[in-house]
Amino acid sequence: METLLRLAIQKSGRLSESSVKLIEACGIRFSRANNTLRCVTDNFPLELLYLRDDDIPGYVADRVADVGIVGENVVLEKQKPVDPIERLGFGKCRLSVALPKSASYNGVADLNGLHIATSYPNILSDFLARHGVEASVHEISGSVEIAPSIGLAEAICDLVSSGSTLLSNGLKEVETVLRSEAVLIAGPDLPAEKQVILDALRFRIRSVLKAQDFKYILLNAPNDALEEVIEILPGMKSPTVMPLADEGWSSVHSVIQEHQLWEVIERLRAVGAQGMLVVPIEKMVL
Ligand code: PRT
Ligand code: ZN
Repeated sequence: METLLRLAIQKSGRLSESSVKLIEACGIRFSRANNTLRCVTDNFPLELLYLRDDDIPGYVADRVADVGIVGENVVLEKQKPVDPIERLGFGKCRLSVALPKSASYNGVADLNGLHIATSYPNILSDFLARHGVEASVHEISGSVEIAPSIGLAEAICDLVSSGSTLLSNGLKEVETVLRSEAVLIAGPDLPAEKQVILDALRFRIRSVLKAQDFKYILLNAPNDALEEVIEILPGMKSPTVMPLADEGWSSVHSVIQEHQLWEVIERLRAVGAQGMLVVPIEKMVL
């Protein structure tokens, strides 16, 4: 029987869609028949398991799955023997302490003596201990944000992304305990034949993630501005330059980082570049 790498992903929730998209962007095809909990991919030796995110670190540690995609927040909270081996760039959020808007706050020492409600007791207790704060941690499993208004706790520690949940519950963020994103985790001692598959998968994941940071740029430049244009374009190597049918003009192609895009475009325009096209890159293999 063919060896398959078992990858656990979230069944339904905030990480599900991005996890599936990442696997598809790696060129791996699969179709999940109506909500089954496992499915085998067509063109890569991978089997997908659909699980609750909280269960993923445990299943990977117990070798029910070989690897998993889950938030760092869950990995740290569960304290299972798994290794985060790739940061995936989605599911970004922070775990923060929040207080009622009216509470005064001058620093972490003000948390002393408070009751803090959270679904992340391990991460929070560790944070409090590191800061020498003595507070009592109340573990609750959901709707943490309503704890202060129902008198269950004076503070909360919960995940925040836009901040609108805190705002609409009359709370303010006062400390960031952890910054988190989705990660690929692997269990201990993967058998060699699975390791080979994992290496191939990681190579594809990195090519996809890398490509997301870059754009391909094409432009036309008068030949007397070529030197300046080439200087401006950071590129991975030197840009490709091709003569245009129009005499005195060249076409220049290069790769630039997304965060430099507009600054570079403005400088190129200033030296006479025209007809610029910026296109996404699907995969980048270095
Ligand atoms: O059913 P299952 O157990 O699998 O899912 P779940 O309900 O436990 O998790 P889910 O799908 O809500 O979140 C999965 C993962 O997404 C989390 O473990 C984080 O790693 C990541 N993530 C990113 C978030 C958020 N952003 C987020 N904003 N997880 C939860 N939230 C919640 C937060 O708890 C709060 O209730 O969204 C609310 C705050 O959002 P804002 O935008 O109002 O600040
Ligand atoms: Zn969960």
